[in-house]
Amino acid sequence: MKSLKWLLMVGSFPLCLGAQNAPESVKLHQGWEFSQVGKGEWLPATVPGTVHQDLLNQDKLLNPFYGMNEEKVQWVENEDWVYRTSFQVTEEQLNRDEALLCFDGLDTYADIYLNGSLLERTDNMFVGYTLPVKEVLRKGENRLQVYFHSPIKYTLGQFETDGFEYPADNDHSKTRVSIYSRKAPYSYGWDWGIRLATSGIWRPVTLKFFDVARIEDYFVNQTMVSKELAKIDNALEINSVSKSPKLAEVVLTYAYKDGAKVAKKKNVTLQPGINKVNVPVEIANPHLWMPNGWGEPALYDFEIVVNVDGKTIASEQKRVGLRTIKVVMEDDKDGKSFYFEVNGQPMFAKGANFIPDDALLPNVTEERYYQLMKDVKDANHNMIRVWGGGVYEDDRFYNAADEMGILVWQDFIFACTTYPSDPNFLRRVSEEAEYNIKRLRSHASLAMWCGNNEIYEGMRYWGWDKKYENPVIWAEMKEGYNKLFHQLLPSIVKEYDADRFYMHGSPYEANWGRPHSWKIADSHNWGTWYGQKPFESFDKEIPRFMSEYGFQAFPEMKTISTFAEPKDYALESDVMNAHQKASIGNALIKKTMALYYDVPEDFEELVYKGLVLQGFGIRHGIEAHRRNRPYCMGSLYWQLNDSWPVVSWSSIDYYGNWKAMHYQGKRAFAPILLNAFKEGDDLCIYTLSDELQTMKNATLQLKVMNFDGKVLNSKLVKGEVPANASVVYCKENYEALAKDPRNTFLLMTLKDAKGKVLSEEIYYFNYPKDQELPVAKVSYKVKQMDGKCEVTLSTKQLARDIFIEIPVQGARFTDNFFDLLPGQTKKIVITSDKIKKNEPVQLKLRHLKGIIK
Ligand code: NHV
Repeated sequence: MKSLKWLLMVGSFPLCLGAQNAPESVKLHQGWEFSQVGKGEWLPATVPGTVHQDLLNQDKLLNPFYGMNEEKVQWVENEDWVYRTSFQVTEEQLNRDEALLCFDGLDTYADIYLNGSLLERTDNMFVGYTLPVKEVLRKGENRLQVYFHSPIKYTLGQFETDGFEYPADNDHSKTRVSIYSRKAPYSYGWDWGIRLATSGIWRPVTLKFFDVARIEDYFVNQTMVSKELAKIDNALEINSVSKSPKLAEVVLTYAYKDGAKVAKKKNVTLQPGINKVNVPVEIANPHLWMPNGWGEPALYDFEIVVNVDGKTIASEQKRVGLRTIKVVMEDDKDGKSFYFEVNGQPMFAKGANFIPDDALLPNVTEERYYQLMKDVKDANHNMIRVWGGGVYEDDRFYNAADEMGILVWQDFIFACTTYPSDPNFLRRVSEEAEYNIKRLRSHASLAMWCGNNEIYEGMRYWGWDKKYENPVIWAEMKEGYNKLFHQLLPSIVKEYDADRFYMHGSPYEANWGRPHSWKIADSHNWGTWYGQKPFESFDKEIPRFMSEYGFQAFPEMKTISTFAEPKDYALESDVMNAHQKASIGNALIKKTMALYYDVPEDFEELVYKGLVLQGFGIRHGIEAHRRNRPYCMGSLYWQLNDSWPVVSWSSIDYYGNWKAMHYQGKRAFAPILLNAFKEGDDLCIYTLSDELQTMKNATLQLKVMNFDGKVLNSKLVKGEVPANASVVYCKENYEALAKDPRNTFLLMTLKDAKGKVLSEEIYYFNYPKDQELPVAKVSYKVKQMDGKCEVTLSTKQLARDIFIEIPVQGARFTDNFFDLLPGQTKKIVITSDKIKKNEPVQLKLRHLKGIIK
């Protein structure tokens, strides 16, 4: 039935058949070899890939992640490398109207040779290259070679003639050349990152053949979206290689899920060269794309087909989410607002800062992208910031964000240093901005563009001005900032993505040391790290939108054991220090821990408590930000993930293990959250709701209990939970509740009219170090099956921060790092393909007061 309708709608094509054929795409990922220039030895290579990974595969490089190997692998960056392959081309292929060799990404200074012809010299990792090769291809064997210049040596001349050094504090070399290259900044080192300045064909290579024309660009431009109507202008650039005008039929079809396909046709005459064709459509009562937590991120399937003489010569598909996203940045009585409005509703942004997921980026598989985005979704995030020290991410990253309802804050790739602004540099930036805007602008998830990370802040407050005694240099840097972030980038955004918000940099105004900046747009609060302040400072330092704040923790022991041996298990061992890149680090973790917990001597216990501490601290921040809405409208912590096994601010480690912080973030970002906060003599109990419906006839139960489970005081409070707001639900006299703060806690349970639990939270009157926590005897049972393991725990006394540890990387837990209430039984399901029924996994369980036996 459906196919019949489809036929009727699309109509039938005239039966005259031309010489043209469907486009053909051949991936050139086979038969590659690589060689170190000067060595003459050719070894098998993987494309897409990196030279580091190829060397590793050939046992020619020590594992850079292990021990102190990082320094031993640095030689690679100073060498030139050549990649080569050969492939066959048929007579038919040669007879096509055009052939293109497409490199989606080359890292970075590559000379591309095909059959002896120098096709291109590349200079930007962030752009793809499309090279016409019809005249160069031969029937039979074709030889392709890509010569990579050392990114370090290639830029030395610039370094030597500049006459000064750029700040580039994160560049872990004495010769800081990173800023000269349009290459991922983090690959030169960062304060959580190993230095692996890679070279290689890092994204796919494709040979494409077509007749007449191809679709050079397809932009799904949503010009108007409401509940009633969506207007979409499908803007195409069709490049015709025909010497004469050609009649063509452009057909747009779209469908929602398995629903009927709707088609719209347009007849056009393609002139030689670029043809701009628009196929506008209107969709009545569209299914709207909703952010995570607000409903389904509905996606339509759009397809454009170009027919010439009844044959399809080009086509392209896109998944389209219909929605409006507006950034409201306006002067108001407090300063300058900063919030996202999605489909007309203000959205409190919840999420984290994303860094590249691997030091060797091509190793990030589709599965890893989707798993990470699922981790984001499962933890109640609705936004992710692609931070400016990494890369413009892979298409698969944005596809996953589209599918899971995660808004993407996209930085242009500049971070934490000034940059050159000479004409050649500006030309490269201009090319990369156009390329990436066009690549990404149809994604529903793409919420905004931001010029850079922390350059303005650095220029104002990090003392760079004093570094440059020569006023001419400093003036040039300031002017360079204007050129890049106030002129070039916004003008390119305006040209290619006019409806999307652009901001010059993050933070917009200034940094955490200057209280006035909390009032203006987005802020980064590094008080709890570089400022060495306690987590309670989050309660006072409330910005309009918090786009960075963080605290470090070690990854758990099973991850540490991938790079260290038991002899290295000490806070300041050489190996541990090689995996701690922050200027202040391990000592600060201990210092802050002492404010809240007893600081253990034992390394493993310290690792565990450090994880607990990080989760506790960041959760404190999230709650402060949410409590203060609508003044504050977002909370993106630093940082989501790791690019190698390391001590860092991440909530998920390199192997995909959730740290305590990821669980705490999930709890603190819950759609409805109870949050108790002491204000004066009162304990104010807030409801923090991101739901779009007000919950009427709610009931809050308050119970003061001791650690053995005895209820000392109990009360029911009726009320309602207003939609998309944070309000005080009720206030209680603090002293009346906290009569015995060392031995009791408050259990708060919020239920809807039907008795369903909306939120259940514990409020502790004291920090653990000032509690008389029992050495709770937790009993547990384990049931193991193929692919999963169930652990059922119960306790008679309160057990805080229970951690179930298993030596299986990347296993998923329904919950972990949780408190078990006196009398409570809880079943945890651990899933992993690596768990087998007959191979008992070694479980290790602990809580704050010791190991669970
Ligand atoms: O240091 C952790 C993270 C970085 O990895 C990343 O670049 O943008 N961090 C810290 C800061 N910003 C970021 C803020 N750093 C300072 C602010 C003020 C004075 C000194 C450092 C991220």
